[in-house]
Amino acid sequence: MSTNTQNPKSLGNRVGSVQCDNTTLHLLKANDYVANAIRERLKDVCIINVCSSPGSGKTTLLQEIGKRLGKELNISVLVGDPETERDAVRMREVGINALQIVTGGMCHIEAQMILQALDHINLDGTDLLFIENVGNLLCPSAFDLGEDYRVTLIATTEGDDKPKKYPRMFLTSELMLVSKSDLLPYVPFSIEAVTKDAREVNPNLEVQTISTLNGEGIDEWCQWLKEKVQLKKEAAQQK
Ligand SMILES: Nc1nc2c(ncn2[C@@H]2O[C@H](COP(=O)(O)OP(=O)(O)OP(=O)(O)O)[C@@H](O)[C@H]2O)c(=O)[nH]1
Ligand SMILES: [Mg+2]
Repeated sequence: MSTNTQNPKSLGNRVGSVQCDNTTLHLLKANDYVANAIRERLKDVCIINVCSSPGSGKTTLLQEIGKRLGKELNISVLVGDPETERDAVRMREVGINALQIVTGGMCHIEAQMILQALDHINLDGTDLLFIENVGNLLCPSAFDLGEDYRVTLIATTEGDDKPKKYPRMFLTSELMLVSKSDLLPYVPFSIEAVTKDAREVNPNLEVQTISTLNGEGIDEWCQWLKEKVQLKKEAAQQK
């Protein structure tokens, strides 16, 4: 028995497979089936799956993006937490259309949770749908949620050794956001070291540095988001 983690950019290989004597079982095939149904249903919505350890600044960042881009783009958020609706409340406080997925203790969001949530949130006119995943660098990496892009935050307070310890999260992400850069003068964290390790895991990984507190890098990420929304709309028109 072995676990296949090759070819990270192929969605089918985002999840493990079990090879026995006469057969290969894709362990999360049902999840991938649902993820594709989500993609089909939200053809012209750009979907971003935002992942990180607990507390790296996902909700604070999405609140800021809502404030900055809310007039240009119609933004919605599905946010997962094991308990409480606090993050959805925080999003709504700044005017973002948001729905909480309480996973009841589960450490990740699965595609079927997103599909069910779509019946409880109005996404008419939504250009950009964020999925804020449960804070966890391990399990969320295995579950395709129908997203177009996976963005992983790593805060300067977490230590710069995480990409090699939790490689699949970085292997399956398109962008790594180094968050809380305002704290760099106070913590032992090297942007060069974390970038080197992350790119050894995934040579195609884009890297941006941000701070929601002092605003560093937020304009750049807004630009990145606007480009991705535009690309999605163009792709949808060609279909
Ligand atoms: N110094 C600093 N603190 C930040 C920054 N962004 C967020 N924080 C703080 O970090 C803490 C966690 O922020 P959240 O946005 O709740 O983090 P999260 O990733 O959504 O947390 P979970 O949803 O629980 O995984 C809060 O106290 C924020 O005020 C930042 O750019 N700099
Ligand atoms: Mg949060």
